Amino acid sequence: MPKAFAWSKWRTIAKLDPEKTLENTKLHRLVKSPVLDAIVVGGTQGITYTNTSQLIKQIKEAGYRGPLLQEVSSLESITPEADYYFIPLVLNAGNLEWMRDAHLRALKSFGHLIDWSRVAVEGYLVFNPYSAVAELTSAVVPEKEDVLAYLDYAENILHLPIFYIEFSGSFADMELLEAVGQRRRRIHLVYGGGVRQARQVAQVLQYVDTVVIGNGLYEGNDILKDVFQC
Ligand code: 1GP
Repeated sequence: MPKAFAWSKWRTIAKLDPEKTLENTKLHRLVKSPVLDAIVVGGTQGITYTNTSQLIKQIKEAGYRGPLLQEVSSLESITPEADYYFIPLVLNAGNLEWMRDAHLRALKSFGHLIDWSRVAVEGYLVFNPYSAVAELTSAVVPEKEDVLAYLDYAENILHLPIFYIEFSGSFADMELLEAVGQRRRRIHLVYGGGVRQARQVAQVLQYVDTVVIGNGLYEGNDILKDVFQC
């Protein structure tokens, strides 16, 4: 595990879903991208140990040598094969399962085995009420005036390293990103949701530190050329 866990330097991350199939030809192109800083494996529905390890194997076999992470969404799907782990806390979940209880169960079983130098915790704020993650976590979509309070809560009360603005399946409101970008002091800002074009990447990166691209990778090849330059 020689690669340093330099997540704060990453600008562009691809998020691959173990439940979906990414053709090998596409994956072979993606792993050669000059702008790809890391690959995260994770999703919301149908994530198992088997499909997660299979996807990690497929990525490695495609020749990927960069940072490979698992974003853990269930205890049963945790594999030892990733380099690093992102652990989400869903700040606006409708119940404590996604903010505390699932984490406590995991810590009770595996806490003594965790190498915390390979783990980063993300404070998620879910915006798209129609997304799978909103449904699963019964997320209460924040009003505009609540967003900065959530940011302060993540940064100054919980002291989380990462604030993840999750628009999954829809594209963000730039005014909102700008307001978050202006208010934060140290916390690292990650944005994900609806990015398909380089133009959108540039727009979002005016205000946040890292952009995550997921679903677009499963929809045709234009994104590889335009966003990933490969
Ligand atoms: C999902 O934020 C990521 O967790 C990316 O969203 O799938 O809409 O690109 P998209």
